[in-house]
Amino acid sequence: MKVFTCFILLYWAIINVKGDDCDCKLNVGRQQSFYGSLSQRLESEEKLLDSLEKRYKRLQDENALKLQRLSSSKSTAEGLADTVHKLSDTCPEGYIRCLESGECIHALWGCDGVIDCLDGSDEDPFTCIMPWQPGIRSQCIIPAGQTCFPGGGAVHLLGEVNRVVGSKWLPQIVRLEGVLQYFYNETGIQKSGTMKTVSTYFTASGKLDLKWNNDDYDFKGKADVAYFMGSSRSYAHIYNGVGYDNLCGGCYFQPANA
Ligand SMILES: [Ca+2]
Repeated sequence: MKVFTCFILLYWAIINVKGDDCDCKLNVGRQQSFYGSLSQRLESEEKLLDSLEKRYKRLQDENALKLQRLSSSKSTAEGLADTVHKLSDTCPEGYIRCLESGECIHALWGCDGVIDCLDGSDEDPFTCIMPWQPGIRSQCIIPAGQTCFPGGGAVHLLGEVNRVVGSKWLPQIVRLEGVLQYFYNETGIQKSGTMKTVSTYFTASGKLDLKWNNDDYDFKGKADVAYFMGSSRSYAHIYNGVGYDNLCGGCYFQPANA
């Protein structure tokens, strides 16, 4: 009887031990599946973050491109506005147009140190650049058909500014003194000479009144100096004689440092 009881107790003990083993394995399995799903979720979150980051970068690139386009459109619009202003310039003779506000003011009010344009452009340092200085040279060719010099052929002019005279009371105007050499061909003979030049330059409008003379010639000229001197050409109308009635020729000129 004692042996039988011991046998039953031993059997019960073995069953209990087996039961404990099964519970532990189940727990470990549950834990593994919990960490597995957590890792999957983390992975999917990571992928989501990656795709969001890519979208953000793409949007950032697209916006940078749009900004670049806007900026180029803005400069194009500014250039067009500038051209339209120049083309539709209906200011009376001797007046200049304010760049943005568009009203006309007298040319002498430009670059005189007092703001007259609503947009202040008449005193803008960019408007009031003084392009002339001693040593500045410019050249131009009056095309054939001119009546300023004998022969009617093309004439090569080469000018140089020797002196720039400013005035304390009229800072918007300067006097330019210099020399002008001319070369032309008359019935197969090369001829040349030198004239004295005195010009008045209106800083704000870029207008240039020219006077060239020597013992043989007496010319007057009116020129508009291009806004960006050196990058574009300016044009001078040349008149023979005392007044401005006898237009004898004209030429494009491009000032440059000597
Ligand atoms: Ca002014």
